[in-house]
Amino acid sequence: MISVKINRTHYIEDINADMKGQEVILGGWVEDLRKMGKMTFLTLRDVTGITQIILTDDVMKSIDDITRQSVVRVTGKIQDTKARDFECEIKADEINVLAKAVHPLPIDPLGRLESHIDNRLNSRALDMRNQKTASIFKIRHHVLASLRKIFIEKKFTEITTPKIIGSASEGGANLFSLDYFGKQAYLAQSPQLYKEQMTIGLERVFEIASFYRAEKSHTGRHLSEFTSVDIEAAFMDYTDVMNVLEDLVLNTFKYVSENCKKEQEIIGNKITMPNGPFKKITYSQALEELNRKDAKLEFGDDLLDSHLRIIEENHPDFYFITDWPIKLKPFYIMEKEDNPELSESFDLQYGYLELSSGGSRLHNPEKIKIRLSEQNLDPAKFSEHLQAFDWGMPPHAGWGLGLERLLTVILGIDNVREVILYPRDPERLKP
Ligand code: AMO
Repeated sequence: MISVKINRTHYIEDINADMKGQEVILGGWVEDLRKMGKMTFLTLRDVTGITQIILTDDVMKSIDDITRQSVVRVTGKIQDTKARDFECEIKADEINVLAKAVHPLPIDPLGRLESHIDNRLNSRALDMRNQKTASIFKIRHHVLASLRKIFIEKKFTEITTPKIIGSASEGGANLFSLDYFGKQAYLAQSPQLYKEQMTIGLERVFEIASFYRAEKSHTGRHLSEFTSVDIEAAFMDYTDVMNVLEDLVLNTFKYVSENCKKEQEIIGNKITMPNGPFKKITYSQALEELNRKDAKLEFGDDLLDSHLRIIEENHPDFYFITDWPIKLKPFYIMEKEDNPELSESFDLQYGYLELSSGGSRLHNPEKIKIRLSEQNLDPAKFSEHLQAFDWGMPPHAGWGLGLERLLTVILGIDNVREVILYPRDPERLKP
């Protein structure tokens, strides 16, 4: 390998037949090599696309032992091509190998030979050379861009809350604990308490960040480290934040379907726009639907995965389940004024899959203390949070949305591991 300057002049998507005769310097990865007579046809890929490079035997001599997926720099001239798949091609004057790839590679990055998801995750960086995988992550990027754009339009301010915390934010369960300079600390399960506190000064806040759940779940929808999209808004109640959520989902589908046409084509799945407004069924209506199908549930029973799969038969797409029994909801959720057994809460579902949950929050600290005690949590452990409620806490509401779960719905994929770079689950801690 020789040391060469990189000084690439163009991305592959920027060259076209009108540039015939122009000298360009390209950089990228060798996707394929075919020798035909005195010529070698090399297909070169960079992040923007693929082109054909023609190498005479003389030029080829300098890189005789080149392997697929090696990184090369090509200097050459644009010319017309007979190849059907390309608009033009490059006749190489010089080619340099900048990094040689091993042979054989652990997975086929072209995806011609299908690899098991575990093998792909073990070689994730190489998997990213598979155009389907790369397209998933480009779409993830656009979804994030869309979410931020919509939040900003709605006057939400982005915040970043701590991920190392001294006490549980949602109650006791599902926390990873760690030693923090000799003190007990935890990884945050959600930004719940901090985002509520921030409504005092910023009114409308959002956060998009990794949060941690120590759940021993082995499903296509659970991760130990997932990305949560959270909002909290002063002077809103649960119907207001449901509207924000619905608007966000519909606009994000629209944004992705308009801005990611090439990626949808590569994945082979055209994004279908959901219809709004999303249906709303109450928890009690859900219970009736289930009991009509012999589920034998009583008021106060939680809706398990098996129940949600039955509800999915009637509601295959987006819908809200609202007004849950208060005893099924965390201490910070507000009860309904006309029936304190119920709460101003909701889950956003896509069929059986829970995408988001949220509600109106209690903002009276005395009520919060009572609810904490009812749930066997010690109000003293929440004193730092509760003091903010003495500083003019506005009525507020919010929700948390699982980004990976939303992405599986947008992409029509059934495993969250496909849409996060290096998934963490009870079995997977590396790479
Ligand atoms: P909840 O615990 O329901 O609510 O979480 C909100 C959403 O986060 C996603 N999610 C997960 N995604 C992947 N793997 C997991 N292990 C996982 N756990 C949760 C789901 C879920 O709907 N503080 C409240 C939200 C609020 O009221 O603002 C909360 O965390 O999509």
